[in-house]
Amino acid sequence: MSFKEIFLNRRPEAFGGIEWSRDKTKVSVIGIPFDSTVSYKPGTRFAPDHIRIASRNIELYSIRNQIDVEEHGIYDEGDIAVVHGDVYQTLDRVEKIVREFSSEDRFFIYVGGEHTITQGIIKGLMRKDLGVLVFDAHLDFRDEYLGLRYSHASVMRRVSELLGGGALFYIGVRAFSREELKEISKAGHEYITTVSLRRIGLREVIKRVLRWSDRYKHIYISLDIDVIDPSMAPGVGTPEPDGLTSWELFDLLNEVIDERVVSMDLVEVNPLNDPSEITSTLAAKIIVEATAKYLSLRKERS
Ligand SMILES: [Mn+2]
Repeated sequence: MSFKEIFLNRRPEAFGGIEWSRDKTKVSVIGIPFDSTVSYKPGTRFAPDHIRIASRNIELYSIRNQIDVEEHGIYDEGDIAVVHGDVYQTLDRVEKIVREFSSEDRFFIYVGGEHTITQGIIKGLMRKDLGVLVFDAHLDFRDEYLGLRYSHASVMRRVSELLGGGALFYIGVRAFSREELKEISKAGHEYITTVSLRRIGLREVIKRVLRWSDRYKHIYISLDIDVIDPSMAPGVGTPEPDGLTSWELFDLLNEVIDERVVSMDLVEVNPLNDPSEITSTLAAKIIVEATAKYLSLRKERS
């Protein structure tokens, strides 16, 4: 038996509300409903199902890419069976399932859950020469947080230890400690705060990302929804004002996803703190737009 046969289970609601056949699709979503190390508002474990429900009520046509995602489909693999309260066991399952998928020529979008899951995904990808583009309000670069080395506040520190210096590029950060900032610079990672983003403009941001990503053969995107301003994405674990607008994010994503992007995650949506399901709906749209971009790149290739 493979790990995914045991620990990956279909959900009653599929993404998009349509059952596409796996063979005909090129993109998969996988839910990882884990929230155990959260320090403020819990609830991200409910995100995958809420995003699935929200996705039934939006159009799947991408204006930016002129691709109708409904025609191509997104296969919903279901959720990984996580172990609440046991971050080690959960990350181990995530890593093993990601590894089983890693040889497929298919774009995987992992939906959290708390940000900690990224660590398991990156381990499972087993890619050398991997750079991680992080959209986040926070650096998540503490060596430990509240006595935990494996937590949402330390996840990028652990990823940095796995991938080495310079492998992280952050967009949209605006909340961190002086210590984290020091460690980030020491490790040679780069970041653009929302304040400097607005000063230099999106075009310059994209230029800098591409200059950084040139060094890597593979790119992974980790997207914490709290990168968006809380006025547009209130349903998060740790809201932080002065964020990106949703359209800035869509424009950026559409420019930075290229053929080197192997998979991405979308984490920290908290449906328990999400009036009108705004944040889940935005998350569903991000999945659709990222899928459309990936499909348009595949179309160019063939
Ligand atoms: Mn964050």
